[in-house]
Amino acid sequence: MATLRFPSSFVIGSATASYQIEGGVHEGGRGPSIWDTFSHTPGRVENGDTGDVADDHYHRWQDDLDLMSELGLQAYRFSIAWPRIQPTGAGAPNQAGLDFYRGLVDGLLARGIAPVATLYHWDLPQALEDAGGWPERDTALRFAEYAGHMVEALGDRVHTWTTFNEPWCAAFLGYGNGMHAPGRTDGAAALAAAHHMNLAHGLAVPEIRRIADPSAQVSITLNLHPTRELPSVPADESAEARRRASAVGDRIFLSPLLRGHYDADLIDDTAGVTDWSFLHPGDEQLIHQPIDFLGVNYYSTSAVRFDAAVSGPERVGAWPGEPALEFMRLPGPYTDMGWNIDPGALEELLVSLHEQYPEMPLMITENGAAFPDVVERRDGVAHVVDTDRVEYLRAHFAAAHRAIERGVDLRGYLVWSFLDNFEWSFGFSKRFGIVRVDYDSQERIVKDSGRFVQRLIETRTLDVD
Ligand code: GCO
Repeated sequence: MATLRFPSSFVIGSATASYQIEGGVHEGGRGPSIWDTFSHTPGRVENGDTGDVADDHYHRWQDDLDLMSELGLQAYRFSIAWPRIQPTGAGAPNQAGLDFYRGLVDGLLARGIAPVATLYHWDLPQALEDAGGWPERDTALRFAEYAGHMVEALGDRVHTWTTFNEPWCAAFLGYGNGMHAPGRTDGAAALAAAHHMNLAHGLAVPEIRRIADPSAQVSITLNLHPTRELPSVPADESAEARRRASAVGDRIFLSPLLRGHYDADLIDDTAGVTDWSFLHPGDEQLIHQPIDFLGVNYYSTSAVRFDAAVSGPERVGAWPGEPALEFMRLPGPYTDMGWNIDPGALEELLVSLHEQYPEMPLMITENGAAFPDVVERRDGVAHVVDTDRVEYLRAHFAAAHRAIERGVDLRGYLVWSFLDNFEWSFGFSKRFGIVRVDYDSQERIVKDSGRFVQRLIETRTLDVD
């Protein structure tokens, strides 16, 4: 057994997102988002679940803040529901919406918890989707206006601003394979959406810098697609498949954001889908804004190959220009999402990003696991002995520690998720929380994994085999 110690500056906390936990979808002047529309469309979400109530955090946020304080969270990453601020995605901000998030932020600060605010975690105002959504360039301008309203309201007290959470999911699951809101299946639209989210980020960052407290940090959070070789896939096929997946899955964001240009191979690979006319002169320079760290969401790995059986223009998926790209599951063990458990890949991903972008600090803005929890009652007290989630977190915190030892400027680790919540197209069937939510009673139960995080924060040490 060894004991690892985390640097005193290393921030340990947890994360959620507005549509996944808030509920209160018709309260406080909130307008409809694309996820309200999508979740209420039959067949789109497991069990017909919606975020109408979710964790009822809109009404229970003070109690939830007390729980965060009990666990000693150093930071809490949440997202702001744009439709609470601008119900139609434009115009003067809705005071009730501003007041809700001001109360949340002040509550965090009063408890010594750093607020990490994500401006976009996928709940686009429906009115903007009706006007074309992210494939329309104007949506990027609307986002910059929204960001300005939020920073005017909270710029003096939010510790960290994150412009987007996982633009890849929002663009390619929302407009590519239709698995997420708004449920469109149009490869060219997905590529345009990805560009306009990059552009929106580039327009918003100067607004944040202009208005926010000079000490505020500005970032963006990406989910990348780390892959591994499989013996069954010939090395040359694997290398080409990994290059293509990297181009349209990762570098479509990393390169403009961190290098100021799209990569030539991405343009070439997608030439059959779009002419890239949505890319205007000067856009890449606009996107390339200085940020204080890159947020990294990590869960699992896969292998890639080309599968001729699935190729052809009729297959419009999340990988425009790559109709034959097939993602394969690696050997287990797996979480309840069917994602393999591969902590070594987290270490390698962080080291690789550090080597590619040595001046860019990193933060793990999401890592966690879904498992089917069991509630035990002992002496009338409810417990969730989620040992599998504790061991998942132990292994991934250890990987983070190894990355720090290898020279990565890793600023922190925010566990996904603080609460069990609405897991998008899986509805409430998957539980990621370190705190359990009983959706009937809204009772919160701190799981063993919540106590594990609490001890980790208290001691700043991790016992590993
Ligand atoms: C994401 C989102 C979260 C998910 C979590 C588990 O990364 O997809 O940021 O909203 O709930 O990742 O899938």
